[in-house]
Amino acid sequence: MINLKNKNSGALMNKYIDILEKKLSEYLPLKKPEIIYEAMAYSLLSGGKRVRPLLLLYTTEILEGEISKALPYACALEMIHTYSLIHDDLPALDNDDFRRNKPTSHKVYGEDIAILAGDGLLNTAFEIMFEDAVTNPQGIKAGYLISKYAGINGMIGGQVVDVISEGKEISKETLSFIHENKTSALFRASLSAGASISGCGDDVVNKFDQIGYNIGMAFQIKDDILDISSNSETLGKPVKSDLKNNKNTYVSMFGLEKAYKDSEKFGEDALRLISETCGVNNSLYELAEFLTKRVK
Ligand code: GRG
Repeated sequence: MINLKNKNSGALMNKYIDILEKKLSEYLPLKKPEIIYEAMAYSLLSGGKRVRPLLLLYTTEILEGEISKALPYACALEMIHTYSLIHDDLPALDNDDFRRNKPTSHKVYGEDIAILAGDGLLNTAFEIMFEDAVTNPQGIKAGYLISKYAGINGMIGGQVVDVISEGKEISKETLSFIHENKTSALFRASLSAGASISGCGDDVVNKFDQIGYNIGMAFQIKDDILDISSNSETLGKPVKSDLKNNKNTYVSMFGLEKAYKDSEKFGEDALRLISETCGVNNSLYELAEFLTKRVK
């Protein structure tokens, strides 16, 4: 299983992953029609690294917000991320058979239910955020940031440009647009929503947004590197998937050496911004450092 738990340092990370796993399963009780709850839980509770919700919770902790108030937004973010993976694996998109070391949703439940399981997770994410925001005004901005960065002004926008660019020669600017939106946007959502839910003003929210941007860019370039240099057992999904789908990647455009260099540069920028804002002895710094140097 791909799981940060027990793989990286820290009782704190294990504690937060346990809290997240428990809350995520509580959001998906087995009700009728059972098949949709089962398919949603199959993908959601299948051992992802939980990076985005952890970043949201660590931001909240550093800014002395309340973890219990941040939890619905952390879970919503993980649901949105999981829906994007289910849809991305579909035959119409990447047509991948394995994810998180398990057969993909459409392989187990068929394309129709896989599409609906993704839709179910996306809508449950909004249900959870609105349910909280009704009685928690700080949740409104956090929900706005998460929906903005998950939609056409973020992840969906990046995915669209990725899809229409397949097999074509694209500019550096277009590749940056894809990475900034497809991947980095949800990292911006993690940190900026964490700052918002902690009651911070725009200046702090924007600073954390910038940290999220840099972590996200480093994470995506690393993903491109791992797609050609790692193996499917370690990653829990097929390797060389970008090549198979004629995808433009950082490595195909700039080569491995520059990809390593630039991924490190984004990582260093993220760490510098964290240390300027809240020092180096904290869980956010540690996780950012781990993510930008990750091997899976
Ligand atoms: C289909 C709506 C739609 C969006 C697709 C996020 C995305 C956009 C596609 C997933 C494929 C991909 C390579 C995206 C880049 C971001 C990325 C590296 C996702 C994988 O995230 P991890 O490594 O996965 O955090 P786990 O399984 O650990 O949660």
